[in-house]
Amino acid sequence: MKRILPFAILFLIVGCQNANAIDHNATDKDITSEVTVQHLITGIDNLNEAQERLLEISYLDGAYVQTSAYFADRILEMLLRNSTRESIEKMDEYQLILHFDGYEEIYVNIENQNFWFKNAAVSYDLEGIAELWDRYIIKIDQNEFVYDDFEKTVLTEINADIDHDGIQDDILLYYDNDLRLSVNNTEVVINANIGKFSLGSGNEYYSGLPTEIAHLEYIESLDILLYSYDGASVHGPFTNIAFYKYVNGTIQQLKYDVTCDIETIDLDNGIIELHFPPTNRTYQLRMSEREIQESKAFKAALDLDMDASMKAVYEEDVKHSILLSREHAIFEDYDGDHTLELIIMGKLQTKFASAYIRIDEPIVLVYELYPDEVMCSDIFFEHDGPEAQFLFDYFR
Ligand SMILES: [Ca+2]
Ligand SMILES: [Ca+2]
Repeated sequence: MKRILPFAILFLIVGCQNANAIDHNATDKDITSEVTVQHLITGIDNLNEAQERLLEISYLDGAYVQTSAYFADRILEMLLRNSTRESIEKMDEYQLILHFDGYEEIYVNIENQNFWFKNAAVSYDLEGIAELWDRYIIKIDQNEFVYDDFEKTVLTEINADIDHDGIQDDILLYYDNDLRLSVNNTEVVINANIGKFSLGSGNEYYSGLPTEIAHLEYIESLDILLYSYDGASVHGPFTNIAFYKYVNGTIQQLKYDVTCDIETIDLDNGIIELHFPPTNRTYQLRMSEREIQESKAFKAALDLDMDASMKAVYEEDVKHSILLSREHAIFEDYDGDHTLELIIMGKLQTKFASAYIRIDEPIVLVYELYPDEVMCSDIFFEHDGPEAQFLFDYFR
């Protein structure tokens, strides 16, 4: 393309000169401004407009090779995903040149995992490119080479008619640097850029390959795809799950998250009132005498240091500082109605280190599974009595 461009510009100049031949008042300036229109788009902020543009790639200074639309989408997606993180790596050596039609060339160093526009002063991280590029697949289309796809490591393959149109659907859970779920010709990212040997982030650690700890199941009675993965965190092992449906040719994720906020804190009576949207349930958590005394002392010390407006902000922060983590998930018919419920055991904790209350409570959430939603029907704490105990016993 490097060689073609000068010809394109030359043609444009020639074209302008011919058109202007009749207009004897034409100046060099007019010609220059015509050429300026051909300026290539550059800059990270303009990259998302590159969608549906043709992409050609030169690898190790070889000739430019066209890419399939899917290949171009995946490369663009990776560039955009990383485009806010400036890289500290150098901008001299590169292995790839990406050329989106109409755009300035983009150089990629696969080893250092960074990219930059030609003539730009800044480079950006391109985490995951080494693993993804390792998997490129070239095919020959009408005697031309085309970068077509990336090699998939298939974790689960299911063939079933999950949208009831009478045609079998091809369902794949696969890994190719991302963990992805595809149904027929559409796909979603379940977990981006997870790397070969790790999955997750923050204080979650995973001991296995994604291929060993991620699973996909088809719950036929509900036409739901259940994705799960097992990992470990600083608090111990956990299971994370997600639900997907395939409707009208698109993959939709069913929301089942429950969040928790503190409604009121009554230190005199030792009661913290919790609210669980979107279930709209409230729950009163009783503090021990020792917790009450400690919280009162902590709060008294803080009150001395804060004026009224600081106090208001602080109180608001404390109320939103609850973290609900899910550690284990099982399916059980816990109410004996002959349908399975999803039962999740987790922890409710204060994540705001300077909050004057401490919450660290095991919790069980019960979800009813419906074809179009996964709805939280019950919430239990460990000290809720025999009914809660038998739920916690599932996880022992
Ligand atoms: Ca089907
Ligand atoms: Ca049941």
